[in-house]
Amino acid sequence: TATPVRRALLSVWDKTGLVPFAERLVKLGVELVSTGGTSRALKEAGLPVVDVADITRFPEMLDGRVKTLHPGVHGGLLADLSKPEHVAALEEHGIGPIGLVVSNLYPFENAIEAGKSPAELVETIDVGGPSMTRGAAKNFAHVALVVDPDDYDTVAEALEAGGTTLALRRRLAAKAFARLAAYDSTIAAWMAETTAADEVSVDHRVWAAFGGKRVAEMRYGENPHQSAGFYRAAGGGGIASARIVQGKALSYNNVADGDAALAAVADFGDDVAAVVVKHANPCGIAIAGDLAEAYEQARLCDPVSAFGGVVALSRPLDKATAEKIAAIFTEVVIAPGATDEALAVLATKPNVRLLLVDGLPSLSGTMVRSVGGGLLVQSADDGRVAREAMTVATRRAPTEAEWADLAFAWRAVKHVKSNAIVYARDRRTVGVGAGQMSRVDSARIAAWKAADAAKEAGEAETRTKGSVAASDAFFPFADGLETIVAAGATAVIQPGGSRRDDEVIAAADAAGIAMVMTGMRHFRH
Ligand code: 93A
Repeated sequence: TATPVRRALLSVWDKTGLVPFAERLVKLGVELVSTGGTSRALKEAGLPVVDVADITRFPEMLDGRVKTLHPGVHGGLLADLSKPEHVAALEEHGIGPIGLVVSNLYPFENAIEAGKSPAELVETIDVGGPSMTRGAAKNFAHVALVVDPDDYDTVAEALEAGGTTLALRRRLAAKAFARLAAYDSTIAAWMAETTAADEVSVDHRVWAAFGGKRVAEMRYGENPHQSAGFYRAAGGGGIASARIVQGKALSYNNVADGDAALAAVADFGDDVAAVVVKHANPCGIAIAGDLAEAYEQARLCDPVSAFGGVVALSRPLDKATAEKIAAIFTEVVIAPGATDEALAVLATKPNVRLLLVDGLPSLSGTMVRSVGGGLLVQSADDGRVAREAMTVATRRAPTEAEWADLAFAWRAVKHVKSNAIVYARDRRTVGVGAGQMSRVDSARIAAWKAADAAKEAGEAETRTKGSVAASDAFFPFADGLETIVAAGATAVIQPGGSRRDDEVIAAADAAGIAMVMTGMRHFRH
């Protein structure tokens, strides 16, 4: 159902588009109520306006600091018109309901950019505007609210068609709250910046930037001379919502690595999977028939690196897996639950940090990373390519067994820092090459680590022989692929799209291997 408007309150700093919008309101018979400058602009355009002072029966005072802050205004904004008591209270006090608020705030952000003095900045902190905006947004069940001139058309069209819908008012309210949060964040950040560093806590700064809630104290950051904290963002989920069951205090690096491990295992959530992470990179990923076996295979990929690692599991921790984990030095274990027996096993290793999550996190969401003086924001890499959408580029197509390992390796390589090369066999990684500036180096390092691990385990052959390999991005030259061939892989999966794809395909054909192009890149920096 559509809700028409009889009375609108307009109080805007930015008067862009104000008059044409107000004209459309007047045509619909809407009564306009307005503050000083806004009221003047409307009157100059020849529109009938009631001054807010006539409603409050109070003059604007204190240099305009108090204009709309009055029950005559806020009563009209906040009344829940579905409640007879509220309607009666308005009548008793002679307050008329306000069905539409048009508001935008004193330009604090612009004043900062313009380098205004502290005194001028303080005067630019809007109080009445946010109060009206907040009131109208809270009462979206009855009140429509426009904080952005870009929305004037939408709202005018809705009113011309009979009124605003609840869905539209709710969307406008969500936008208004986001606007208020951003406005206050700017003020909070300015206040934090202009207060002596030793008087401003990390909490202050995070509240200023994100409105985060502190999850855990941290003794230090990535290094002992850096201060740090762990915060849960609005919305939560993921590692920030994990329950800390036991163990030493979480360190900054534990959380960063735990996040990488949990995200990787979540990608394999349809299977029984285990991931071991060191320094933000998986040093082993495996899926298997049971959890203890998956963990064992993940660990065996690179047992040297797995020492002191962070383990994430796609299924609740059971006793057998807990026993295997407890047998070696492990920093953190993360799982979607744990059996009582498993808890008892880990309790014998009180230093091991155990984090339990309510189910595996979603692969999608927003990722934020700080850069000097700013933020980089992107949607999470939840991209997946179905086998039907992949193309076989070589003369030889993968066998079914190779396809299964290629799909596994492709999913795994996404969780390795670029340049990333992953060798896999029997649904487990056998060599991981991470974070090199050259793709050939990643291919070499992964093969070399696989050879070392095989030697260490007393195996006769290197583990990359008969494996498949995944590359997170295309091969710019044939040399990366040739390294993989030399390591003994029989099939490769990669995005394709290089100018030299022809050379890379020719090298694959010459070696008789199968190569699949996914058309999707998985950089991770
Ligand atoms: O100084 S205020 O915080 N006190 C108020 O009561 C108040 N009411 C509205 N600023 C207040 N406003 C702001 O005035 C609005 O948010 C808007 O930005 C501006 C519009 O003033 P004018 O209509 O005089 O140009």
